[in-house]
Amino acid sequence: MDDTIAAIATPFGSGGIGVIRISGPKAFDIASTLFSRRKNRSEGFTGLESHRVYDGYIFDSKNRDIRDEVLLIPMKGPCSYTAEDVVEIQAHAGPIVLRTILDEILTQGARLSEPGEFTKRAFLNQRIDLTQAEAVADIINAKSVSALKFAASQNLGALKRQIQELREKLIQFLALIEVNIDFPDDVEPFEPSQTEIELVDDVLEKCREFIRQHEDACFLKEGIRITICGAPNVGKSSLMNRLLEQDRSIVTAIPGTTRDPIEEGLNIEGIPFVIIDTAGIHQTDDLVEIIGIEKAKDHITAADLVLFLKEPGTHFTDREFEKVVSVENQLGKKVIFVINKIDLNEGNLPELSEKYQHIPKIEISALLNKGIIELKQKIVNICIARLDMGKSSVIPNLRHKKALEQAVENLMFVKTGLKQSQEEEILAIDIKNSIDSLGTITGETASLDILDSIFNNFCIGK
Ligand SMILES: Nc1nc2c(ncn2[C@@H]2O[C@H](COP(=O)(O)OP(=O)(O)OP(=O)(O)O)[C@@H](O)[C@H]2O)c(=O)[nH]1
Ligand SMILES: [Mg+2]
Repeated sequence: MDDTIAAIATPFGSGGIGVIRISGPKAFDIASTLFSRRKNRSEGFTGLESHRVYDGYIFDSKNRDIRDEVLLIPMKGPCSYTAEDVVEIQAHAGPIVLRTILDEILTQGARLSEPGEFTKRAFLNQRIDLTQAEAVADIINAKSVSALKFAASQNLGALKRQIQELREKLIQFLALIEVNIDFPDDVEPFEPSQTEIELVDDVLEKCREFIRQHEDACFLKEGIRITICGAPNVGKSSLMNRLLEQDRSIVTAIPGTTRDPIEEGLNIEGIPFVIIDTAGIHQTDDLVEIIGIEKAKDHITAADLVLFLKEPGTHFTDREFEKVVSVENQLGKKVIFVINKIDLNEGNLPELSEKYQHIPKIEISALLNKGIIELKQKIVNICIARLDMGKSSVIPNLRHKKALEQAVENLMFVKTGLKQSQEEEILAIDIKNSIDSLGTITGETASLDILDSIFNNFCIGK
């Protein structure tokens, strides 16, 4: 980290402003050499003060030609993004002008940064922990307001603080045991009391709660998958188009129109959804349809929410119920019965038997756009009910979840050890392993491989 890195921090292409970032010990010197506040000056500019905005010009490295009129912001470390000396140059955003300025900076001795290297430096300089670094990527990739809300709170250190609290509890416990191991003659022999058992139980419960939060809410990042299914011609594609408010799926009066599943993203009230229109399920000899139906079944299995369509004049069959109930029984899955085409035959709607009254039902007309707002509201209510958004401010990601599972496993050893009056040395190892598992989340004990896999997913310049 003793070299100086530079990169264009804004997306490729033309725009109002493009930002070039320099970070490292030579950042100020390089900027001073290339920057001047006067159009005709060619000796550079000394005396850059931290956290001020300078207007001026970037010259080529021979200080002859002006490359662009810019704003230059020097930030002395540690009060900067990377905690090193950083200079940000706001130039006009065009591929050539930004590339030319960057080339001049590289000529002066900076190195082109790797993806995520600025954030990696912020982490290695301990300005942020690993959960905050990951949150930076989550903010950039947020697909909805709610995903952004969680990412922003994680970026402020919400998850870091909670994990550190758990680690500290275990570290204090470990210290207590290690005193006994190191100075057996000076202290009373360690006798596990209810307090220690409760401490382990407490940490265990918190880890399990985080795992549950991941399972309940990870869909906020990827989008909640809604599969529309039902018999041919019930209006699945019409409903898909109504939900999306665009003609995405082909609609015809011919049964068997949709073959391949059609996927599209949709945002309802800030929550991201992925809607999948599928082939109508029925008995057929048509090979293409058979494949489409198999794919439809896969999408029902993979969905978080299933919209099961029926039309007036038909009845729910036992097999349909069995299928729906088996979908409902799968963890976290939900089904809504949607009766479409109510404009056709209002008096003769399929009825749910007593046994299935708990499954939500809604009547709509995709053709006349009736009941669509109510259906969207039902979808949102069902998904929000799964996730008490007010309760938690963080959603652990898959990497965190795996580390938490590891911590739970180690803590279970500790718990059993305490109950069976296990030797202190063994207890200490299990506690240490639990502490390390939690440490991989915040980065205290994360391996180089983990760091690489996290930062390689960033863009260059972040
Ligand atoms: N009257 C009426 N007709 C509808 C309604 N919704 C869809 N339709 C008509 O029903 C026919 C089939 O609609 P689609 O949306 O293609 O039905 P689908 O379920 O996707 O059909 P497949 O892809 O063949 O399985 C079309 O002629 C639509 O115009 C509705 O609410 N009322
Ligand atoms: Mg269709």
